[in-house]
Amino acid sequence: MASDLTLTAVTVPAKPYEFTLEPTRTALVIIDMQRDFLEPGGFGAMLGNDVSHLAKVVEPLQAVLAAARATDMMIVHTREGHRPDLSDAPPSKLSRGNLDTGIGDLGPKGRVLVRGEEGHDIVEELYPIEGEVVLDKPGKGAFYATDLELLLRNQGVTHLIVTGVTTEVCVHTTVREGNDRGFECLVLEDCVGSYFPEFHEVGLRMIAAQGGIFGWTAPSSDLLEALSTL
Ligand code: C5J
Repeated sequence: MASDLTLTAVTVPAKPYEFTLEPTRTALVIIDMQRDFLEPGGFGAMLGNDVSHLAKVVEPLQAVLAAARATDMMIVHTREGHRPDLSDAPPSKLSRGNLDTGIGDLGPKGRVLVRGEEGHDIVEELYPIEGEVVLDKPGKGAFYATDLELLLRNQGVTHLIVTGVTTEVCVHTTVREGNDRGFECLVLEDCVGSYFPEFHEVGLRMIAAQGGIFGWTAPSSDLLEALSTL
């Protein structure tokens, strides 16, 4: 007789080969969809980046979030940022870039990457709802100096669907951290974004190369179609 796992598992066509997940053992991880990275006037824009590359991610990610909310999947929103006294920010991070307005300084959206400030908050379209995990992280990876692994293990999560920004920085770091901890990671190609299209493309290829060295990639439409069969 088939087990419950078999009955509720779905298979997503993916690179380098299909990815099978069971929603109760899966978490949708949404990385750093914060005003500071996505909106004009935020930290990303102040660094001279074209934020329109990241805005493209919002709509497909909204559809994925809605589909995940319709399942038993755990949902985790991360936010990169620091305590107001910056005591959790390494000096190397604070000084990096030699910036006029850097982390902790006052910008158009409040103090840059500081918890509680406007720029640190998640964009309205993807705002967390009750019951979803909001995880503050001081680094690029979502596992570093957070309780993410504990939360996932306590829920029996084995598979991660990873989305958010930016592809080659916080998404990549999180996928590498998750992969090393034994989590199976599927990155949704149109639900991650970078200020640099070429880094985005290569970043995705790096994940699925060599038989899936860090994980899998797939367009969100393939995940949505698979979930619609549940
Ligand atoms: C960066 C991030 N790029 N969320 N943060 O500094 O990728």
